[in-house]
Amino acid sequence: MSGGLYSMDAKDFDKTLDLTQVKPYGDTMNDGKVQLSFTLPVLCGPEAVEAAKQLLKEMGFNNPLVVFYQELTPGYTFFNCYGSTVHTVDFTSIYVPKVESTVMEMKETDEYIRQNIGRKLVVVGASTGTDAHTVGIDAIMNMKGYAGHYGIERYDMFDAYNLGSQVPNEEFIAKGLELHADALLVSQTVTQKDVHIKNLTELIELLEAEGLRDKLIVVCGGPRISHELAKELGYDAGFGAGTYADDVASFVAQEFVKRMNTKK
Ligand code: B12
Repeated sequence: MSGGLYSMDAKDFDKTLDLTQVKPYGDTMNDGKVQLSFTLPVLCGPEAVEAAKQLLKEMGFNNPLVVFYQELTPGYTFFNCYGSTVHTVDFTSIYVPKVESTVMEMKETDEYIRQNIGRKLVVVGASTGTDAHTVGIDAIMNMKGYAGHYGIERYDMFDAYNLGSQVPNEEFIAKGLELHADALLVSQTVTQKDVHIKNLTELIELLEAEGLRDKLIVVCGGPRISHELAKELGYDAGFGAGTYADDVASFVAQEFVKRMNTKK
């Protein structure tokens, strides 16, 4: 079988592949081969190489091999290594919560909104709190887009407002109300000391306190955001690395229609 979760065809031509006990593939099925690199804070030399090999064994690698090592600066040695891991994962038991919408291209989404909603949707986005990173939210919203995917500003059926970075949650909500937002798009890049969790939580709490949470579609994104985390924090969806405007616009449009139909 191919497609779906097991989209690789490896098990069709190699009968030794067991998806309940998957190991890394080097050049032979189940060889468990892994390449890894790290630095030890020790003087460069044969003792350093032996230390690296012992560490690899401790990490569960058989046949540890140091294929390259070099002094970074006195007292620090960098290694490139190979080893065969003894560990496996049960791929069949993996469940990853994902955004359930169907991803459509810009023109399809515009047409979907025209047909099912009949007016433009308003989205307001920002990198909030102390976060100064704008490239992520720009990638989703900017007219020019990102990696060949136009941003939401380019869509005919969205009015998109990008407020930039370091926008306090209160100001973000106030602007959302002023612009009659249907959806808020929050970007969070910095995760040091869990600042993103605090900031994202604060936004939801403020929305709830003002009785606005259910009136808005609230989406967050960033390199360390998953859909699972977003749901836990009270968001409708979360998007991580590799997201395009297509994903977000499709979700917002379909979620809006879903809510319209529930209200009927
Ligand atoms: C550029 C950059 C900066 C620039 C930002 C300029 C700007 N105008 O944005 C400057 C120099 C200002 C900067 C500052 C800082 N930075 Co910086 N920065 C980066 C860097 C190199 C690239 C980030 C980037 O632009 N990625 C490209 C975009 C396209 O990817 P993305 O953000 O993941 O976005 C995609 C998805 O995540 C998603 N997405 C993102 N947002 C949203 C929102 C929504 C609604 C949706 C749906 C999707 C979505 O879609 C996007 C497209 O696919 C990263 C390292 C790296 N290589 O990633 C460090 C990095 C993010 N910075 C870091 C840090 C620590 C800082 C500083 C705190 C450093 C300091 N001590 O001063 C300050 C932050 C100050 C602050 N108050 O925020 C750390 C963060 C570590 C952490 N886990 O917290 C990183 C990872 C570097 C590192 N390895 O330490 N930084």
